[in-house]
Amino acid sequence: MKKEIDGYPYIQLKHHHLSDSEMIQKSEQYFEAMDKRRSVRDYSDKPVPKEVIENIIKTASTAPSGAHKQPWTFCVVSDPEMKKKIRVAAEKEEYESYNSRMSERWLKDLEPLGTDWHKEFLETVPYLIIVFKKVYEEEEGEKKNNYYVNESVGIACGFLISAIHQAGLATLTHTPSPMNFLTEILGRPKNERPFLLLPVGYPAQETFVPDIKRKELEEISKFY
Ligand code: IYR
Repeated sequence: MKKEIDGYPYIQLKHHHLSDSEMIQKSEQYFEAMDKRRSVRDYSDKPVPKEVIENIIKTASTAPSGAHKQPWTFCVVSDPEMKKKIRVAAEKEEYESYNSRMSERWLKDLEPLGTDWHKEFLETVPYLIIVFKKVYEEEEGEKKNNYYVNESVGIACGFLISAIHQAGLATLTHTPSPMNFLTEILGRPKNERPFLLLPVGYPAQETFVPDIKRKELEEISKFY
């Protein structure tokens, strides 16, 4: 069913109401599935079908965005030469960060997570997804700022991470800093800024992840 409201086209929302018990069951199942997600730093080079990557990007792009501007570009890198370039540039920045830019407290906070400047995974994984935020659009030679860009792209990245996990794959939110080398290597236009880099692949055999706990519901919520 279609109609016009205030001169704009609308379609009828198809919404299937669940019973309370179905809702409880579904929300619990979804939580249990998502609670198994872990950030992975050691990957296998086992190939992943390209179609999976296309599907997870389509899922990310279902995220809401400011004024529906969809201010994102997902760059997918599988070319070994390009992955190598990205690794070399990322490790150069990370080396500086770990050795002189990050505070003692920050380094101490990261110790239990076992991170360092080595980013071997950037070459091991079959795919790297580099998410760019579109700060503005160029219309008729004029810069038109997008709205709530960080919030919009952050939500899309959340959807992306969830889709990667649901597809049975692993990822990591990698944030080399500064990230502008990605603009150059990928030849992105001036209105795009790198936001997040996600390796996508299978965890290496016998992967160990830090034995850390998530906060309890009581610690993270208040019901009024
Ligand atoms: N960007 C660095 C450092 C780093 C920072 C935080 I906060 C982390 O949670 C993990 C790592 C890196 O990717 O190693």
